[in-house]
Amino acid sequence: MPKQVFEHQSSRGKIVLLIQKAMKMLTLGLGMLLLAGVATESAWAHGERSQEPYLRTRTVQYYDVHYDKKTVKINEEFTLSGRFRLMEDWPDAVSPPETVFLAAYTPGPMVTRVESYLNGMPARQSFSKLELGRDYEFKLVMKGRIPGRHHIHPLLSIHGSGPLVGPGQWIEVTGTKGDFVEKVTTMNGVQVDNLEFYGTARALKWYGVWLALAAFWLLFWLVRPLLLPRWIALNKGREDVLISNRDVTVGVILGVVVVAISFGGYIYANKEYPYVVPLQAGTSKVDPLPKQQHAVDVKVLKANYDVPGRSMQVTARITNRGAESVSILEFATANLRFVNLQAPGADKAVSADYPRDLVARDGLGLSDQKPLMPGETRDIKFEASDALWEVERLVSFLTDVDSKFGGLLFFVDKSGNRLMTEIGGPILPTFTAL
Ligand SMILES: [Cu+2]
Repeated sequence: MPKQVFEHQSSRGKIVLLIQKAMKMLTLGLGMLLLAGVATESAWAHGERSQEPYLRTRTVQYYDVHYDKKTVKINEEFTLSGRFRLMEDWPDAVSPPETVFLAAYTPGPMVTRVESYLNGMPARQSFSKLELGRDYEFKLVMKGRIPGRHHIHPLLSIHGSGPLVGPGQWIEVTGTKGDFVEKVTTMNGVQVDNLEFYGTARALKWYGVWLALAAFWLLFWLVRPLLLPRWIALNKGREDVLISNRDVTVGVILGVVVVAISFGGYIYANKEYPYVVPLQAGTSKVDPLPKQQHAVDVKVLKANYDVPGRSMQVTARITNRGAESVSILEFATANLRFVNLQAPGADKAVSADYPRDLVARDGLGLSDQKPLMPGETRDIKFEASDALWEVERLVSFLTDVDSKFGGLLFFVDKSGNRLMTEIGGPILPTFTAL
């Protein structure tokens, strides 16, 4: 718009122009946000990267996580399974896993949980007292509910600490939302065609009854002279005119009706549904998986994070206590995986269904690739370098008051068996000059 014309506008016109300008900028801003979302798909994920690194590297380490499908139809089931290690070096600032609930982390109720298990035990309820330093195996059977592309993670909710999520995979749910059904047969053989809406009509009817009674009582008083006339009457000492005999009669009748409906409803519900199981509130106990054979000892001697190189460098004294030679296979932490590409079986270390955006492309660098012989102790330096540290916002451990890291170091022996050792310790940032 030419400047001259603008100056001739009335002040109202100016405001309209300003509003139009603001709207344009807002649209542009939204468009750019949308574009950014399209460019980096994980921008649509839901905040898993905002958790502090000490939570993600030193509490629950998920491994062997599998998603059996990436695309499901509405009502189709898929399975999410895997294991996790509760780290021995659990941070002081995080409540220990005293009460834990297993679920899936989804952006809203996009999928329905059909079954869930922890170490083979049904995980309908929370579990109490999981053990640090031990492993657990989970399985979640889910069902597509709302069409779309959803980022879905395994999740452990720990009382006092919050949700700790595993690796997230994009699951595409196809079909029409209206086709979703949740058929259930109750314990006494009643067939429920769709649990989604079961009992809602009746609940709404009850709302109607109570709302009608409440509205009647409110209107009954509202139609009469209200506050000021009553206040004046009170001031004049005429309390007797405030409540008439009719008011008392209506009040008593209403009271009787409310009590009758409540008790009547209770008796009716008890008669119609003689078997009612309340929501289960207690916790279950589950034993951890058997301890793995402890074949490799790892002592972290030095760990630092090279800020410009985006690289975690760890020097560790490794002792092979087993009967076979072992090689370092993988370093995993906070769902990120750094695989030693030269190790035997490295090509099969990461399954095809594991989210690729969590696997470091260049893998794990080692100072020394020579396998450790039985009984041998050697200092080995490994380097986990990738922009993933930044992308996954894991570098803020540099500013933590408790600058420690944790992770799992996997080894592979000559016969192809995988061995796992938890590692961790203090970590120092290095701001190497560029
Ligand atoms: Cu996510």
